[in-house]
Amino acid sequence: MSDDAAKTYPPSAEMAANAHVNAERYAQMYQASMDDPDGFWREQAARVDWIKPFSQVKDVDFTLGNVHINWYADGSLNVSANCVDRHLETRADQTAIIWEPDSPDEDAKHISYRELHSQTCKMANILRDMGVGKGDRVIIYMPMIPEAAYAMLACARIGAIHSIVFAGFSPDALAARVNGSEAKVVITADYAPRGGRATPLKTNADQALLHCSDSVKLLVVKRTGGQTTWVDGRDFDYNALAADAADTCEPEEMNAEDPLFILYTSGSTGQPKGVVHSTGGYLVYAAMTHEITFDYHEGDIYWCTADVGWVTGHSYIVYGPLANGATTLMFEGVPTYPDASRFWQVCEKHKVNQFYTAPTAIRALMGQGNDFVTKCDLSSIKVLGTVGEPINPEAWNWYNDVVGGGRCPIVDTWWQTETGGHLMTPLPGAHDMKPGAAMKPFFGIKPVVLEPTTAEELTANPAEGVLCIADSWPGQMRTVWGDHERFEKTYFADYPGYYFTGDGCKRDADGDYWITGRVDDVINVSGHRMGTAEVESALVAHAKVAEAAVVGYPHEIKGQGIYCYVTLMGGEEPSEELRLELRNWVRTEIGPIASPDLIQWAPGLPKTRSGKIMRRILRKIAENDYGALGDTSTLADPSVVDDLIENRMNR
Ligand code: 6R9
Repeated sequence: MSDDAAKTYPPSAEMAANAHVNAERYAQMYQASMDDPDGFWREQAARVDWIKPFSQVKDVDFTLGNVHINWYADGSLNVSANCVDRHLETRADQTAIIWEPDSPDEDAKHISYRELHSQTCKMANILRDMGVGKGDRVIIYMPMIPEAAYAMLACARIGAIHSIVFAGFSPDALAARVNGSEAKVVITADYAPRGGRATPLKTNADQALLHCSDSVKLLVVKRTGGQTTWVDGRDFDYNALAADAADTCEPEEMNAEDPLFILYTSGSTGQPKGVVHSTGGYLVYAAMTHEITFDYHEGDIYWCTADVGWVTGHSYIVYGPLANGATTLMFEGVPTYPDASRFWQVCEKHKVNQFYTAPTAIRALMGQGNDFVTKCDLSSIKVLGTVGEPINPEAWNWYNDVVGGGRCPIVDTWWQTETGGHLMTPLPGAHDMKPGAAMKPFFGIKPVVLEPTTAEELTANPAEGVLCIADSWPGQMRTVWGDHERFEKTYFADYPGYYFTGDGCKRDADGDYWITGRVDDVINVSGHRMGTAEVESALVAHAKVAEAAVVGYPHEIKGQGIYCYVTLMGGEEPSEELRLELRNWVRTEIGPIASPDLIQWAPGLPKTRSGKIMRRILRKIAENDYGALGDTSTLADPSVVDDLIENRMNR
C-alpha cells in the first residue's frame, strides 16, 4: 500500500454524534455479538415481523460432509409482507420507490408503499394464475423498472423462488439459468432502454426459450411498446392482465429456511453456480446492514446504482431498504448518458442522502473532469459507499474530495453474492477510513487471515494471506442450487472449519482489513465477477479455436480486463477479422460484460510436463511484468514463453 493509502480519515464529530453506531457502541455491540451470538441475533431478529416466532436461533456446522446452515429455523414469516404490508399502517403514502428512467426527458415516478402493495399483489395474482406456487422457480430478466421490484416481491409473496438474470446476459446464458433452475415462468419486458439504446429483451427471451422446455411461460411487461413477436398460449401480456388483476393477495406463510432466491454467480471452475439465500436470516441481515452501514434514518432518500441482476440490487435496492421502510431510488440508465453528470443530476433532483456505487463508475467519471460534478448541488449527500472491487486511492480521493466535498464518510463495503450482505466496512460514525480499506468486520463477523498453504491462522499484525470467516451469520448462503456437494467443496474444503471467501487480504499494523482481490481464477471486470473458465469454454466452443487460456490484467477503468491467449486449429490463420469474430462470439455466448479486451494468438501455451497450463506465467505476461516470470524450467517447452512475450498485447 502506498503512503497515501495509509492516511486515515476519522468520522466527523457530527457523524459520530448522530449516527446509529459510534465508536463506543460499535465496540460494545461487536463484543456482544462475539460473546453471545445467539443472544445478539435473537435480538436483531426483531427487525422483522414473524408469523410464528422461532425457538432456536442458530444451527450451524462448517464440517466438510456435514455442512448445514440454519437460522431461526422453526420460525415463519413472509418477506413481501415485511417489505410492504407492515408499513401500510404508518407510511402508506410515503414514497417507497423513486424510479428515474434512462432518459432525463421522461418523467420520474414516485411509488408509494400503498401503490407498491397493490402492484405487488397484482403481479402475485397473475403469477398464481399462471400456475406458479410455493417453491416454484421464476426467472426475472428485466430492465431496471419498478416492475422488476414488483416481480421480486410478488414471488416472495406467493413463496416462489426468483432467480434474476442480468438483462445484459445473452439468450444462451438465460437459457442455461432457466434450465438449471427448472423455472416455470420467465418475466421479461419488450425492451430494456439503457444509455439511449434499447436491448430487445423479449427477442432474447424468445431465443432462449427455444432451448427450454415447451411448458415454460413468458410474462411480458411493456416498457417501450416496441414491436415484438407473440407466441399465443406461451406469452402473457402483463399490462393487460394487471389492469384486471385483484390488488390484494394473501401472503404465503414461509419457513425461515425456505429459499427466497437463487442468484447465479461465477466461480473458478465450471458453469456459474446458483447461490441460494434463505427467507428469515437473509432479511434480518439485509435490513440490519442497510440501516447501519449507510446510517439510514427515517425520511432519508437512499440510492444504490447497482442493477437488480446483481446481489447488490437484491439486498440494497430492494430487500434491505424496503424492509426498513426506506425510500429507495431505482435508476434505469447509465452514469454517462446523456452525459457524465447524470448521476450527480439525479442526486440533486431527488435530494439523495446516501449514494452507493462501484469503483469502476467512479474511475470512469473521474476521467471526465470535475465540472460535471461541481455544477450540481450535492449538499444533500451524507454518506457515500462503494462496492464490487477494491477501490484505488486515486479514485477514493476523488470520490471523497470532489463528490463528497470532504464532508461525507465513504463506506467501502466488502461482501459477496454468497454473503447476502456486508461483511466488512467502516461505519460512518464509528470508524476511521483509509482509502481502499474495508477496515472492520460487521457485527457477528469473525474474519481470519490464514497462511495460504499451511492454513495456519495468522494472529499477529500485520498479516497477509487468504480471508476466511470463522462462524456463520444470518445472511450466509445456504447451498448451491441442486448441488450441495459443490457448495461444500467450494467453500469448506480448502480450509477446514472455515468459510473460504476466495479473496486475499491484508490486516495492517492497526488491525484494519484490506481486500487484495481474488486468489482463485475469478476476475473482477467493472465490479462484475467472471470465471476465466467460463470465457475459456466459450472460446473453445468456436470451431476455429483449439485451445484458450484466459487471465485478468490491470485495466484503468474496469479494474481488470479480460486477456485471452488463443491457439487456433491447425490450418487456421490469425487475422483481425477472426479476432473480431471471437470477440463477438464470446459476447453472444455469455454477454457483453464478458467481451475479451485483448486476444493474443498463441502458437502454444506454457504447460507443465503433466499438461497443466501455468497460469502464473500467463498472468505475468498479461500484466506486462514478464521480467518476473519465476521458474519456467518445469515447462514442457520453455520456448513458447519467448513467443508469448514477444507478441504480448498489453504494452
Ligand atoms: C457484492 C459483490 C464478490 C467479490 C469479492 C471481492 C470483490 C466486492 C469489494 C470487493 C474489495 C470491496 N469485492 N466488494 N473487493 N473491496 N469493497 O460485489 O458481490 O459480485 O459476488 O463479488 O467482489 O473479490 O469476493 P460479487
